[in-house]
Amino acid sequence: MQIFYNPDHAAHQGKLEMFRGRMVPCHEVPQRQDQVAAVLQGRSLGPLQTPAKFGDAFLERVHSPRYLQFLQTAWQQWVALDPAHAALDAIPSVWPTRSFRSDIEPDNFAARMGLYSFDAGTPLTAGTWQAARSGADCALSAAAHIAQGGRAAFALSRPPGHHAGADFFGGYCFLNNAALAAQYLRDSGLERVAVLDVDYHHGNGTQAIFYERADVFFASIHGDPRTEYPFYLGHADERGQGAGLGFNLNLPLPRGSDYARWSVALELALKAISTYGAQALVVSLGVDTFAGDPISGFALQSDDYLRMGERIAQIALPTVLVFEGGYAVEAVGVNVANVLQAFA
Ligand code: Q9C
Ligand code: ZN
Repeated sequence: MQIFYNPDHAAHQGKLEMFRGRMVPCHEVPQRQDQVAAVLQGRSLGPLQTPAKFGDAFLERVHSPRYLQFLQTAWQQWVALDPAHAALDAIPSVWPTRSFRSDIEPDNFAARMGLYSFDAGTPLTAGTWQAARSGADCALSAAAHIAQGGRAAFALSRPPGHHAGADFFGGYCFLNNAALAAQYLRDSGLERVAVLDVDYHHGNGTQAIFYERADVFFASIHGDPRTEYPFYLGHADERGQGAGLGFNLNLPLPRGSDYARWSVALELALKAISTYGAQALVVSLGVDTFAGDPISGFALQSDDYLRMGERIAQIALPTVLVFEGGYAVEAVGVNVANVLQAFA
């Protein structure tokens, strides 16, 4: 197993996120990656490697140029409004919902923040671009290893990615690392790539990026969006559109689901991926399905991640695994390491 870690992840350190009418400390903290790195170092799965640098053209295969331009310059724009902003995070507070236009990029900074986002839980900080950009390099390095004939690679990075769309951030995500990896594999000549998203939350960004395409199959197991974030996508009747019809599989489960129930959905997802004839797999590896996760509602135990890794390995596809959610900081390392160790 090749492991690429994000050396710049701690540059992104949000202060507060909106929760039930107050600002609360961010759940998506640097200790998450540090904890995973610490446990991995004790498990002899291979060294933690520095990612290679990839050009912006790889990002533009997934994200729109105007979104990338905005993300890269947003912090400077925020501080230019008022030097006192340097001590604060930038958080969106106004959005273009139905009947508003999104084709015109407003001059106002707050309006641009809203144009390119979908929630108030994802602070943009001084180091967000640096961290997200190096995270993309991790995902692309992992994909390059697979494209060169490798069996498995893990991108250990934060901020996570699967909620980010072609031109929006949210759900703690800015650049869609799993989508970048899948697109890289396509561009390296593989004709059919599958993404399996096992994070507790539906991967709305990844689904949206590939929704009208037949060359990337997206399967997701997640909390039912009727009650769980991100609420507005992830239902079972979303099966793809146009050329993509039949290449999207959502398997929502009720709050409280344990591994016995979760693994039934995993069987369905793996069967669909095999039937599709995928030549490579990208796993959005969130471990916020853990019973002790502070913001999620499934009931997986640490040992269940061993079974998860073993079962995913059995479909015998070259696989890129990308770290996504998982907010029980003291358990996140063991849970991720269990998946990887059983996979390897
Ligand atoms: N601030 C991932 O696991 N929670 N993202 C919103 C209101 C957002 C989770 C609560 C959860 C996003 C990658
Ligand atoms: Zn999640």
